[in-house]
Amino acid sequence: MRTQIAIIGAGPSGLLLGQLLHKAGIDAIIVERQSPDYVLGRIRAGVLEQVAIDLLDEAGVGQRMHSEGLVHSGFDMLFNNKRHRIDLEKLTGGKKVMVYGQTEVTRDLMDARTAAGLPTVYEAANVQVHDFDTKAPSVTYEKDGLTHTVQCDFIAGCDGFHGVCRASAPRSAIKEYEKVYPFGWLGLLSDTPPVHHELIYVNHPRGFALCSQRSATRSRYYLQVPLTDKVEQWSDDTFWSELKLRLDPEAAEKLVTGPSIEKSIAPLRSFVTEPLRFGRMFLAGDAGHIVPPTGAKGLNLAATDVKYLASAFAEFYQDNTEAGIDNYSERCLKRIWRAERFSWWFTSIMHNFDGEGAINGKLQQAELDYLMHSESGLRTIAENYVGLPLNFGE
Ligand code: RFL
Ligand code: PHB
Repeated sequence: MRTQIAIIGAGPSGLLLGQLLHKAGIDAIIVERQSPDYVLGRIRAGVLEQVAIDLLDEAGVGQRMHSEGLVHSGFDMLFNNKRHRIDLEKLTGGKKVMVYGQTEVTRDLMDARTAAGLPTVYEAANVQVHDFDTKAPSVTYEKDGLTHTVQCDFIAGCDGFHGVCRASAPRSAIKEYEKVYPFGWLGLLSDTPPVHHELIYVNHPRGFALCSQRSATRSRYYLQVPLTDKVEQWSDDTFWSELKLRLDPEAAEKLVTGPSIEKSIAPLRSFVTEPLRFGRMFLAGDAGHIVPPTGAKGLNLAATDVKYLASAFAEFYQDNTEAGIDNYSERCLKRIWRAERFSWWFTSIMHNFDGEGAINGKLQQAELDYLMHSESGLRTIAENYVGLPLNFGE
């Protein structure tokens, strides 16, 4: 098989890249190791920034998002038993975010790909990338007992944190920056009405909590838990009781509980790979960086990486220039580090860091109290949360 771009991974990065390339008239094949149902079964992100919304529109898959997504113009921060609203719209001159699940984004992209008859190989085993330091890279994989080879011009590594692309980059050419947090998030999805019409981020002495949602009838809640906890230890009842303990009395009273549809624990990590380009192989999305989910930035960053990569390929094929390709890593990393900083900071002030002594909690309360009473403090939170403009700092 021969294509222009071999994309590894059919998560949101790979699928969105495929769609943008298709719009630009560039051929691509996606090779994914899981089945479509497995990919759709991963419950992850919920909040889209305007930049990601615009990109999904540009890719021609924004229709359902606009009809079913929930536009939010603010969110609450709860600490010291009191809720404070961050008025995103007012603080940013009119910007908002969209609550629309990653599962739905993925489904819309998959449907568009199928409708356009674009090739995706699911359940590809032993995917390997070759010769990306030459002008003739290739990808091999096993399926139905046969080894297949895809010859291509470029490889796009959209294969997430545990993928094969970053792992195949020469160790001498790569630098990795990593911080692993001493706790995880236990998430629960339920068909119950959300406790509040906007999200509530909670700093509580028992640990962080987040009240999020997918629709007027579907809620997504998270609890900070020790890394050693197993999901089996958490019955639905235990989850709901613990969540109530971390909420203010009004929210605790209003909370509607019900059976979970999904429950899982995710570790929290800040991670960046430099560079994001190795010859003719490029990393995009979680393959190149991870943010802790507190700032809701992971999927949004993946979308901007992919935008930059799609434009770089379009320039290469249409304008015969390698400038975009040469600039890809540096351009992405600027934006990535800004989002890393915000996600790390938001995580640091909202979680319980037991090991750091009682003074840490007191300092957090003082910082939060300061921010809530400072126009510039509130603005800083708001402008980062809605996402910095694509040309920020240029
Ligand atoms: P993905 O989604 O991990 O997809 C990678 C795909 O590559 C496949 N793959 C391979 N395929 C072939 N060969 C191999 N060797 C392969 N190895 C892996 C995998 O099967 C998979 O299908 O990465 P991608 O596409 O870069 O997308 C990134 C996002 O998934 C991620 O950043 C977000 O989910 C992060 N995130 C959030 N981001 C937001 O913008 N807003 C949020 O509100 C938000 N909330 C979250 C989150 C992530 C969370 N978890 C579980 C860490 C909440 C949580 C709890
Ligand atoms: C979610 O709805 O899954 C979600 C929302 C906001 C975050 C993280 C996750 O910061």
